[in-house]
Order: sequence, then C-alpha cells, then structure tokens
Amino acid sequence: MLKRKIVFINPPYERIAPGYDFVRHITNKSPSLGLLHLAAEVRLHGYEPSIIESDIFELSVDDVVARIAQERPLYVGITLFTVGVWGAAAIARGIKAALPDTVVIVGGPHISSMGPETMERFREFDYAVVGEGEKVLMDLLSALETEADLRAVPGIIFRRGPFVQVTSGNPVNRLLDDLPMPAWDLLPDFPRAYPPAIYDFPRGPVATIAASRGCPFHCKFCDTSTFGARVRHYSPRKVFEMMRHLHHTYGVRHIMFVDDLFLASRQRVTELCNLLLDSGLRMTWTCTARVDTVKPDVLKLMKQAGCWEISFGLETGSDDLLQKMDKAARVEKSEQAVGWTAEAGIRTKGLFMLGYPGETTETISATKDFVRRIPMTIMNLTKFTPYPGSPIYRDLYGTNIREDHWEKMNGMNFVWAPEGITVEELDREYQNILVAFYKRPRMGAYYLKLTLQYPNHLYRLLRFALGFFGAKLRSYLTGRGGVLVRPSEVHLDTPSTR
Ligand code: B12
Ligand code: SF4
Repeated sequence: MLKRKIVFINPPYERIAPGYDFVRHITNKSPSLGLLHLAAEVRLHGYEPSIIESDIFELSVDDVVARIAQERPLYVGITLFTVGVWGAAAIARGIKAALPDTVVIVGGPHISSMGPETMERFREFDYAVVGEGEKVLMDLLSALETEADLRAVPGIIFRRGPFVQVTSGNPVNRLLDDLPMPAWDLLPDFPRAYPPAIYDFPRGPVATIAASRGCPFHCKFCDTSTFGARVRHYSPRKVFEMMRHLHHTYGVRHIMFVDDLFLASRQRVTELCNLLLDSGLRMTWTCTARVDTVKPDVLKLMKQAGCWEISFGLETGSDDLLQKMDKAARVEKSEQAVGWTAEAGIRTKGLFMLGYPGETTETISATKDFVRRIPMTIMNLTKFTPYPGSPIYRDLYGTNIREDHWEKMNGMNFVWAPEGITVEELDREYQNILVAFYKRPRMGAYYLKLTLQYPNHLYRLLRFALGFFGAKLRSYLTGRGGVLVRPSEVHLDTPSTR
C-alpha cells in the first residue's frame, strides 16, 4: 500500500526587528515541538511525515511552496502562531495553486485562541484543529478518508458552503506517557542546527522537551488556550527515558524543558532528579518556573541533578503592575526565589516585559532598580504584546477580531502603548533597562569567564559582533549617523495596506 505523505510546516515569520538581522546569530533556534509530536503520531498510523522549519533554515514562502510542489503530499499541516498567520496563508495559497487536491490543515496557539475568526478570514485553510493536536488530527484524517461525518470529530473547524462550523471541545491527551516520542529523527541536521539563544546553555547539542502540558493560572498577558488549565505530566521515568534517548542516539548534552509549569509538582521533579542522579546520566538542563513554586531543598537537588538555569517570569519590578497582570506573586517573592536559586548555584534568567497597561515612568524606574539589585545572570525583555487568547487581549480590544499587526506580534515590536507613554519613549526605555542590567559591576567579568568556560558560544558571538559593526558602518556610510533603523521606517502593516 502506498504511504500517505503529510508535510508539516513551521511557516516563515518576522523574527527579528527590521535592521537587526545580525541578531539572528544569537537567537533561539528551537524546532517546533508540536510538529515533532504530530509527525510521530501520524507515522505510528502509517503516514509518511516530513517537517519544514522555515525560519531556522531561512526559507521564504516561495521556497516552501516549491518544496511542497516537489513532494506532492496528500496533506499539509501548518502550525500557526499569531505572528506566522500571514506567511502560512501565503503558503496555503501557493499550495492550492500548485496542487489543488492537497488538503491544508492548520493548528497551534493562534488557532486555539482565534480559530473560527481565522478560518472565516483565510479560506485557503481547509481544516483547523483546536488545542492539543495528536488525537484530533488522527480523527480528522480518518474521517476525511472514510468520508465520515465531520460533525462527529471533536475539536475541529471546517466549512460547510460559506459557513464555518466548529465542533465541540477537544478531548485532551490525558496520559502523556502514551504518546510516541517526538520524531526528532525527521529534523534535518538534528540536533546541531537547533541551538537555543546564546549563553542559555552551557554545552550543546541541545533538545527541547515539554514534560507537562497545561497551566491553572490566568496571568492576563498569557495565552493558555492550547493546553488549558488542567496540568498533565509525563511520568518522571518517561521524561528520563526521553533524555537518555536524546543523549545516546543524538549526543544531546543539554535539555531545555519548555513546560509552562515544570515545578508544578515538586514530587515529580524530585523523582526525576533522583532518577538522573542514580543513573549517572550526566546531562545539564534548564526549565521555567513560577517564583512561588521553588524551595531551597528542591533547588539544591535540582542543581545536583544537572539543572543549569531557571527562567522565572519576573515581568516587572512593580508590585502595582504585577497585580494588574494578575500574577499571584509580588516583587518580594521574586527576590526571594532568585536569591534561593543563586544560593543553590543555579543561574537565573529573568523574563520581563515592558509596556503592559499601567506602565509608567515610575514602574519603569522600579524595574531598573530591581534588575540592578537581584542576583540574576541573564535577562530577556519583551515588548508587551496583547496576544489573541490572552485575557488582556479581550480587555484591550473587546471580543472582536483585530487582525491588524498580527505579523508584528513577535515580542520585538510595540503594537500597543499604554496611556501617557509613546512607542518612541518605550523603545528608549527598552534599551535603558537592558543597559541597567548588563552594565552592573562584574557582568563583563562574568560573561568573559562564561565564554572561556564554554568557548562554543564564541563563534556565534563573533558573527553577531561582525554583523552589528557591519550594520553600524553601513548606517554611517548612508548618512544615518549610526541609527540602524528609524522608528518612521518601521511600518506596522495592516491587511488593508497590503
Ligand atoms: C518553546 C516555545 C517557543 C520556542 C519554540 C517555538 C515553536 N515553534 O514551537 C521559541 C523560543 C522559538 C518560541 C518563539 C516564539 N514564541 Co513561543 N512558546 C514556546 C512555549 C513555551 C512551548 C511551545 C511548545 O513546545 N509546546 C509543546 C508542544 C507539544 O505544543 P504546541 O507546539 O502548541 O503543539 C500542539 C498544539 O498546538 C497542536 N498544534 C500545533 N501546530 C499544529 C499544526 C497542526 C496541523 C495541527 C493539527 C495541530 C497543531 O498540536 C500540538 C501537539 O499537541 C509556548 C507556551 C506553550 N505552553 O505552548 C510559547 C508560545 C507558543 N510562544 C508564543 C510566542 C508569542 C512566541 C513568539 C511569537 C515570540 C516570543 N515572545 O517568544 C515566537 C514565535 C515562534 C514561531 N513562530 O515559531 C505564544 C504564542 C501566542 C500566539 N497566539 O501566538 C506562546 C503560547 C506563549 C504564551 N503563553 O503566550 N516559542
Ligand atoms: S505566565 Fe506562566 S503561570 Fe502565568 S498563565 Fe502563563 S504559563 Fe501560567
């Protein structure tokens, strides 16, 4: 029997602010774990999957369409983040023109948060899967092939004539252990082509694992629509097996856990740490955690078991803003968690955002003071973006779809500004906060030591530095006086201007 081909695509999107292309050398190049899970699932059911990572391999819409036209798959599955919707639609149109019989299915965070509106707007997508994809995609494919009634498949969106129909809730995968391991073998040049951001890991190669799904909290800026509020875990044994598989089969030396709440269950983390310690599997790893889920004893055990860095969603140095965000913890708790983490010998990466509704010059000053005084080792500052699916999106825009600015929603553009502050001021403060953190005494020495200890980062750093100085030089030569891109040159395209 002929195998049925299905090509999964992570579409191209604007990753880097215009004028800053050199940043690409040091940014995160993690593959889509969602597509790896889906590919493994369909393969188990006799399909022949492949994966196209557009951004990582710098493929344009035309490149992707050309590849699809060559492969002639029965199905194409595209993962949609809000920022990638327009790229995905262009790919779908290209596929429809070249291969009218190929079925285009979409899924991912943007569909989970804004599925019906997106399907109304983009008629080039044939079907959509809402939420967790493995089981629903299989049900959808089987219904399409047996010409069964699509209304009986839960968690999908399809068309009947001019109308979009949504079927009732997606039955989430209760037992994650039953899922096949992500299909890392399908990724070209895995793991070497997929490093995380510079200085975010000690030694590569690196792979990602989501050891749990779901988050019960409702921080107002966060889109949790894909996995919902109920937390489901792999067993510690299964997580350990995935780590061992990645180490022995691909030589992976560092794991990034991308769970929303890795520390939701301290008991499971303790079990995983004990498995790692007993096995002698010497891998390093990083995870994300809420400041109210860490305790000194677990942190010490995590350190012994290879934990290298924890990313905390610290967001801001202002209690007032934390309250507005509906974050449960306050600044004092953040300081305590970062302090305990440093005492345990684990690095802290602070995830911050600037420009949340209610941000003022006072809250910005509080954030600068905060980042200067806490023992944090690396900082990630994003420009506040109201993502569809987040509670704040509805507060700001009402329930109506706002399709403008989607392709700028990469955390690197201010698509919205709080009252009383302009985008230009926010952009300036963005630089100032980073400078406040990275100009702390001893930071230079710390990063020099880190680079000498892990020289694998040096090559990327040099390419970044060369790119930066090249861009600066070009700017002076073209009379821009060193400015890489003027705010007036950054257009927030709306669909109507296309
Ligand atoms: C790891 C991660 C990254 C990594 C890897 C990105 C990637 N392509 O997977 C990096 C650092 C590169 C990244 C970048 C960005 N990220 Co990110 N990221 C995450 C994180 C923490 C985990 C993602 C993950 O691996 N989940 C586990 C896998 C198994 O789930 P999944 O990918 O969602 O796939 C499942 C379903 O969505 C569905 N599905 C997905 N695609 C498809 C396709 C088809 C055809 C079907 C049927 C089903 C389906 O089935 C899959 C299996 O169940 C999530 C938070 C979260 N809880 O998911 C944020 C999250 C997805 N990121 C987000 C954002 C905003 C971004 C960025 C735009 C900028 C930023 N601020 O970081 C960029 C854009 C990246 C891009 N277009 O590829 C938002 C998305 C919101 C939105 N509406 O767009 C999230 C939800 C964070 C949040 N809570 O706000 N990210
Ligand atoms: S920011 Fe973290 S804790 Fe808050 S809702 Fe999102 S995933 Fe949950």
